[in-house]
Amino acid sequence: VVGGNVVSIEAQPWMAAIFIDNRYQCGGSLIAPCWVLTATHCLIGDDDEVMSAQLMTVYLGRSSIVKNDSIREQKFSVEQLFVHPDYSNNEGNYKNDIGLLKLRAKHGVCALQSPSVRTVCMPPPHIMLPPGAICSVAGYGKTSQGAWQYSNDLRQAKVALLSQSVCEDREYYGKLITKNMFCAGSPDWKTDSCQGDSGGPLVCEVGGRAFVFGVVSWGDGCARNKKPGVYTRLTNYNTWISQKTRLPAYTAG
Ligand code: 4AZ
Repeated sequence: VVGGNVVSIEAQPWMAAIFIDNRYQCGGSLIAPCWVLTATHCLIGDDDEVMSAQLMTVYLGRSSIVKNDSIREQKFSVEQLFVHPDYSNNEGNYKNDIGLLKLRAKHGVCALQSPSVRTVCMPPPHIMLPPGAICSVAGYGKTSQGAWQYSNDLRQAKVALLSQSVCEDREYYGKLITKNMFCAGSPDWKTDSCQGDSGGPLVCEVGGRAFVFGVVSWGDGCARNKKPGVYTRLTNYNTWISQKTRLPAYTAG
């Protein structure tokens, strides 16, 4: 995350850190005790094959991806992984960049609610917040486009939603933007998601509750003028998510 500030996990207790082969790979969001939402591009290897669930570890409750926190963290292996059947990455964008991890339960339970671990709400289908709405993006990724390493510490920044027509402008991303994506950035282009934040949440508060509206997906660099972050538009995927998870399509809590 570029701009914004370091926060402790209690500020984003749904934040998941996904490790593959013991290396940090991507962010995610806890949407139900056994389910983490992420980006499909996080789950596909250089050979275009879906990575093996056996290689994955998901941590909840981590303020840092380099410091273990035996008091607050909860560690899970992955029982099953779902990539979107219409995912593609061959046009300079990621289409249908949404994926799900089913955590392996221990003694019949997955995530246990605590101040550092809790689920985030899913928004109802097809609702849209107006352009200009202020949301927050969180992750352990780079703090500038040219950084050599990830932040390691969890950071969050405020970003404003952009209208589809602005983001489809030729000076922005033109035809790379589909109806299943939206853009968010700050008016001064000082905050953004960045490399290493992929899969993580863009959260907007509605009625005093946190809803995950977007999954960090792609962008042209980080915090560049007229090159906002691009997010998978979650409200277009309620059916797919509920089919995979068999959760109700919409839960207010
Ligand atoms: C990346 O490389 C990436 N500024 C993620 C988000 C953005 C750009 C790149 C958005 O994972």
